[in-house]
Amino acid sequence: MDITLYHSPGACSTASFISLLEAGADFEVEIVNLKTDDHLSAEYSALNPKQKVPYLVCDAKGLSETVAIQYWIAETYPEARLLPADRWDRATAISHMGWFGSGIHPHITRHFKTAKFCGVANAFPDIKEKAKAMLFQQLSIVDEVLSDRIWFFDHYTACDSYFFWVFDRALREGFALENFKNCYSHNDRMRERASVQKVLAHKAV
Ligand SMILES: N[C@@H](CCC(=O)N[C@@H](CS)C(=O)NCC(=O)O)C(=O)O
Repeated sequence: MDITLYHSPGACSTASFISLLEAGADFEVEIVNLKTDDHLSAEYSALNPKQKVPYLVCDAKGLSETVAIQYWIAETYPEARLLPADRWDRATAISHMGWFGSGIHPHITRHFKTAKFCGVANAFPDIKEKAKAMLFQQLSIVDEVLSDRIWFFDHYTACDSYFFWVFDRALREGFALENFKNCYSHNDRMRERASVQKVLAHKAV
């Protein structure tokens, strides 16, 4: 298999990068630097018209959306057990990842890219405050899910890769998240993993 992950350091493609390493996949990383608008280039837009990362190409076929990429990695490398074996738990893992992608990540985006969502500058503080309140409400639920647990399931899964990025991005946004103690502990445990250390050390070109 010829696999390439299109990734921007610090972006949500971090979660796919971590899972590919956890799976022991042989893959290339192509940097699409969002800070220099590489994702808007004609070349990248032709590849992925959504103009987003992550994007995964395997043997000339392309896949977008973190949930689908995580699912594909888990199915392609079953020995890595990146999804739980039990059918209900497997569906719950997809539910968690759908939640991270559509129920949590967008609040962070609205907070740091407010001008993309609203043209009325004096409304920005209100939008940011509401985005923060919605983010905190969702994180309190994750904190409950993670109580007395090391990982989201009884072993490491793709949910852990994905939530690492979500919580870490919220930390980098400068939110005071110390009340989410279980999320914090999860972040600490994730930082001990070789996969996470390798991704965090991977520099933009
Ligand atoms: N629904 C997509 C969201 C992907 C996404 O929003 N990626 C961001 C980086 S975290 C991006 O590429 N943003 C480019 C932009 O629109 O500025 C997924 O879950 O993969």
